[in-house]
Amino acid sequence: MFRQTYGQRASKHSNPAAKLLLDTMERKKSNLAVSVDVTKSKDFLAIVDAVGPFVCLIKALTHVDIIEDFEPLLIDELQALSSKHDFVIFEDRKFADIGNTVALQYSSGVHKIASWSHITNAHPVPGPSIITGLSSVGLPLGRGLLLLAEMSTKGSLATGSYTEDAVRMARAHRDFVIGFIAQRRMDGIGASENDSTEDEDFLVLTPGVGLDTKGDSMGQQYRTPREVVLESGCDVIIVGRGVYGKDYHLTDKIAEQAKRYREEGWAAYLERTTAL
Ligand code: 5BU
Repeated sequence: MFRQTYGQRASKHSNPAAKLLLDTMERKKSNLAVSVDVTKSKDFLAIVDAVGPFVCLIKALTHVDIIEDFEPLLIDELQALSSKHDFVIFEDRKFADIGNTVALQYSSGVHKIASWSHITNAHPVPGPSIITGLSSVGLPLGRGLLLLAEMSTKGSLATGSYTEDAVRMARAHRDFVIGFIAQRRMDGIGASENDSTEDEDFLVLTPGVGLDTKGDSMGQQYRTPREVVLESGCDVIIVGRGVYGKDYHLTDKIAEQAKRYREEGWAAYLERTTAL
């Protein structure tokens, strides 16, 4: 799958959210996702509108509990921008509880995430029951789930056998689990001799991407789009502060940065799919 185009891969996926994301990437020639971690709805919408033309996906309202002035109308506005700019919505909720609780968190409450977010994610730490809980809500709606198999932070515990077990859990639920938040390609990881993995195609969405710095003061570590897409075989680069920095209000500058990351990410993908 490493060398196949996003479009070729889209046609082989049965999960509607995976298909939508891969088709969007092909159509918009973008493997850039922007993560919009700001606290005011107004800033959030302005950034989404500015980067919308350049992204395949918005990681948003990432994380919905960050927004101070949340009102359900914000979801309608996000959906309107998703239609205007043609991007997929991923709520980075990082569910991590028992199946019954996550099903309620996913379907209900103020945010009703399953009703508007094409993709969401979960920590594998509770075991397969977290997938059962979330898929009872998300699968009938055509949603997709990513498992957090690895993290970008210094000292992350999601390594080794934990990561392998996460991939095994995904392999057993391929109708709903479409891939991972991880730092490298995961196809075949943790597979036994009896597993048939040749047609396996997990999407890998990767945070911890930056062109100008190597990290922040709180443990975040950045790699370049080239390292992530070409060398590690990931599919989507997730960029937050590298795109909007501290200048939430300078939408021209934000759009320029989004364009820059999109070009870098796409060039790495083209090199990957055309290399002999
Ligand atoms: P940044 O501003 O590009 O550092 O933001 C990265 C985003 O990705 C932010 O929303 C994090 O919560 C998210 N993230 C991450 O950085 N690393 C991880 O391993 C995971 C999520 Br999982």
